[in-house]
Amino acid sequence: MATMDIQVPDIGDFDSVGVIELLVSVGDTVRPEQSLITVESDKASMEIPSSHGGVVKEIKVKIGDQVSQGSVVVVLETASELAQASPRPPISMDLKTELPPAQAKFHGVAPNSVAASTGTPTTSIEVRVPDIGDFKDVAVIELLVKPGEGVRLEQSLVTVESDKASMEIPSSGAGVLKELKVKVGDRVNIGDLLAVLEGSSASAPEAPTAPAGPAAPAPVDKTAPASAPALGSPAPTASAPVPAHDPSAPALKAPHASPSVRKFARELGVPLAEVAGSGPKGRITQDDVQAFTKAVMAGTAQTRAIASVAKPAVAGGGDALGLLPWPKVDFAKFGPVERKDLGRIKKISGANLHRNWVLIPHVTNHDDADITELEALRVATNKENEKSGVKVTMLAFLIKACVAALKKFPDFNSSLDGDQLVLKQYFHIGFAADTPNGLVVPVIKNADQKGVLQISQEMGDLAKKARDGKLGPADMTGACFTISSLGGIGGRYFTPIINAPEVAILGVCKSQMEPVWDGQGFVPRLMLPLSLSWDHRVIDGASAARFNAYLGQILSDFRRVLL
Ligand code: CAO
Repeated sequence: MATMDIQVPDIGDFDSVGVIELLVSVGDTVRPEQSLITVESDKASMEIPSSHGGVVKEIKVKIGDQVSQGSVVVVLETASELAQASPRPPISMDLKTELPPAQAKFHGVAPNSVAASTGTPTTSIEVRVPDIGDFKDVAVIELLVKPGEGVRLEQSLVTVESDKASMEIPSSGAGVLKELKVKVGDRVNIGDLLAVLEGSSASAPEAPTAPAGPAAPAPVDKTAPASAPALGSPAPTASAPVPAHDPSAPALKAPHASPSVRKFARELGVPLAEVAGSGPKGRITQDDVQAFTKAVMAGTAQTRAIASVAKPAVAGGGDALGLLPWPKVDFAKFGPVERKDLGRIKKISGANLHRNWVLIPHVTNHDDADITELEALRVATNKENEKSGVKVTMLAFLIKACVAALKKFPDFNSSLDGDQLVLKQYFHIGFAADTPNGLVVPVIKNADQKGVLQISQEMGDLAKKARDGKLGPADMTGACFTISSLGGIGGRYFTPIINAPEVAILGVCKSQMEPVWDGQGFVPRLMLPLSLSWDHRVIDGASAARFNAYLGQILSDFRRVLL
């Protein structure tokens, strides 16, 4: 085991640059060429790579330090078999502002860096649209670089979009962008001239129409899952998914982030332009991208693309969905009216319900459960417990029955997280409660560990707190599945809206005596109408029918809960 100082390599004319980001921690194993820190001058940011592989023993710099060529960045612990040298690690960099070529003096950078003015003669490089498969006349929807900016080999120049995919067209050369030959709205085909770069002759591409290979674009099939292969075009070499762009989104100022953060954001499909940077001078860090992703997943933030579809029709006019604007009517013309502000709960629950209704592909299965025996048990239980003051309603039995069904069909006890399904091993059941101020959903935690009497007691307490407006956030969070019971009110069936990020909800209406055929004759049975709404991205119709049938079996013979 040996230690080795990893130093800042030759970074050209930049004497003293500030450290703005540490990309590794003590104890991390790093590969040769892995970026260790990001540094920033007033003109560019760049990542300093490790010349060797090993385990980080010590970090010798901190954010805010100034470093120059030769400064020790980290001390690596290298076993002889672990130490792998990289003769000339590449420095990836991100030019911040419009730089005349003469100012971009990064000497000794690897070929994938911006072409620098190093005294070598400059040459004009024409960048053309490479082979983009069967796509003809694709529209340019976004310009990703501006004249005067430094462009790396393979850096995306423009985004184009067909009716099936959007893709970024990378540069087949490196240099400073002299002229963009296309504008938003233009239609392009293979071989069309996209841009002219001014670069050193060393960085000039061999052929103007780069076919497949490093400069092939990375298309994204808007109709397929992110992991699906790209649509019939040449195999893309860049595997990072490129988010589909919202052509109607206004152009934004280029976000300030290091190349690795940009790559990270691209991989997650995060629109960097919408992320607020917490780093020096508003720089977007990896933590910012992660926090943004978490907030979107938790529903506390929205990307502009989601917001455009989730906007309430009454406020947004429905134009985002291509619908007619919301009708504006002067109701007073037809008779007297009174105006009332929506209450706080109505506003919050309304926005949530609307988002869930628009974003979740709902399907509802209706069924009936024979609860004749269960109702007799409920009545007997209430009689026996008259003095306890705890009244057992059908809802408490339904909660227990749903837990049994969730255990048998775990997909119903899950949430979608990107391309993953989070399967919960706990059973917290929400129940919709009607209050004078609106609908709230208190949660019975760990319902699998509680008996029907305890659930009834807790439900009573929570329903009272709800009516008194005293529910706290802890009372209303963490549910895996929700039941909405209108049994005490009436009705037959309805379509409950899924309470995201849950994937299913059970609606229950009023039970009533019905004639049921038992094979020989009609017999009176107490039938409970069930309406199960489920998210078709996670659950399919067959499982939903099985879930309802199993629930019906349990409710008709509650001893099955014990099985
Ligand atoms: N069939 C027939 N009767 C039923 C029944 C059913 N499925 N469910 C309950 N009942 C009866 C109860 O037994 C009770 O009868 P008694 O007064 O004779 O004892 C009566 O209806 C009232 O029950 P309840 O509503 O007080 O109690 P609950 O446990 O069924 O429900 C609560 C509690 C808080 C969920 C309920 O009061 C409530 O708010 N329901 C509305 C939920 C709602 O708004 N859902 C819609 C959401 S989408 O907008």
